[in-house]
Amino acid sequence: MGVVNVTPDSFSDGGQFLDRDAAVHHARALVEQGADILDFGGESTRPGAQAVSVAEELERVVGVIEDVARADTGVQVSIDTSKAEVARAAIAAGAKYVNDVSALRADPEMARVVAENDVGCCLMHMLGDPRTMQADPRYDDVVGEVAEFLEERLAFAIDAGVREERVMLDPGIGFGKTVEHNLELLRGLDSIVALGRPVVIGTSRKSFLGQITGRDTADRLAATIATNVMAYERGASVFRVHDVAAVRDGLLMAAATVNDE
Ligand code: HH2
Repeated sequence: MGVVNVTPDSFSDGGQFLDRDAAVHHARALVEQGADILDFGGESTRPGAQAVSVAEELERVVGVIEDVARADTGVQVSIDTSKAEVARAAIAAGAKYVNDVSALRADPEMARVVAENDVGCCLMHMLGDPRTMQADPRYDDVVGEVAEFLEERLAFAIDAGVREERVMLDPGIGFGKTVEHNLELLRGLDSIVALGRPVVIGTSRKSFLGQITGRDTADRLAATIATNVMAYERGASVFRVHDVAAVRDGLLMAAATVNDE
């Protein structure tokens, strides 16, 4: 899953793809690099990010999704949003997945939009909200609590009419977690995989990689590959990354090694 942030303020590439043509160009490049899914976002969820209005988010992403869907590249489009109105417009423009970092909690209409359109959705764990989540996150048992949360959100989605086979789960690396929480989640990923749905993992360029390696966001590719390979080995199946080509190579090698066929 390649990331296309149509924002001025995303933590690693803010402002690079805010322009419609730049975003479409980047999307095409990620397809050429081997992305199967492109995840378009019009609102940063980095720690401390300010909320964006529905109108602004629509303005940023819908045209880009229309252009990419029209280009018929064979890639699946995902919309990274917690707003039902944005999801609805993105689906009308060609999106087949809704990636909701609030796991259907932020907007009461979101579950209905996903169910009625029978699109895929990713339910992610987050403690608190982006403005406050990194203040002082605490868990007794981070892996157990995240797994329990995702199980509850999966049941909620199914109850709202979303087909179970449409749902992917994500432990939300960096969303209300310390470095140690993120490492524990990667270590214990099999507990999330055991919930029976495909697991999405998003470590790409994130700050815990910088805290361990001492590197800036632009220099975290090696750490990104390492964590994605680890996640693959523990059963994750969707890898949300900014640098598709390099991570894909890492995953191909991991798959060739792990799957002795
Ligand atoms: N991480 C980010 C955004 N959306 N969605 C899922 N499912 N999992 C993630 O780990 C995840 C996500 C943050 O990364 P990015 O989009 O690059 O940054 P920003 O939120 O600043 O735009």
